[in-house]
Amino acid sequence: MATPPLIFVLNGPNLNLLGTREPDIYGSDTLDDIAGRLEDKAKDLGVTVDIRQSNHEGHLVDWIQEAQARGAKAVILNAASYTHTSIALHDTIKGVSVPVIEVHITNPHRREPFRHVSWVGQAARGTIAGFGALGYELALDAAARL
Ligand code: CA2
Repeated sequence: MATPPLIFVLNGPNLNLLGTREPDIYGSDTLDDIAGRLEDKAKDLGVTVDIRQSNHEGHLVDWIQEAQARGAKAVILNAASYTHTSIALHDTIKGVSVPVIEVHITNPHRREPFRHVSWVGQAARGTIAGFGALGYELALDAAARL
């Protein structure tokens, strides 16, 4: 049987704390809750998800390169605060052919001005933002259908 398409789901700094602080902003789901729903949905869609989180920018760079090297179908990326600062992530996304889907739980454009620039979004295939944790599932639907 053919190997199912692989989709990386990468999460940046502090997202390991989801569900434990600022639930009024980021909701009450933990990253494990989100991962569980993505695993279930991946089964329905016939894809495999590899879900990771790191507080370190370089890990995210390495993992996007790994997704490319392993022939992943897509990368779903919530780069968290690195979204707004990381030329390294911008260059990495530009340098790979694997499509990167940017996800944000909140809508950064409705927040502080320093969140209005997204270096990730300027290189990504597309962006899903403002739908809470549901955004990850919407991104997985999009990734599976690319
Ligand atoms: O809305 C998003 O998903 C963000 O990527 C979240 C980032 C923020 O810097 C972006 O502008 C938008 C922050 C993630 C921090 O995560 C926390 C989770 C729980 C408690 C505190 C922070």
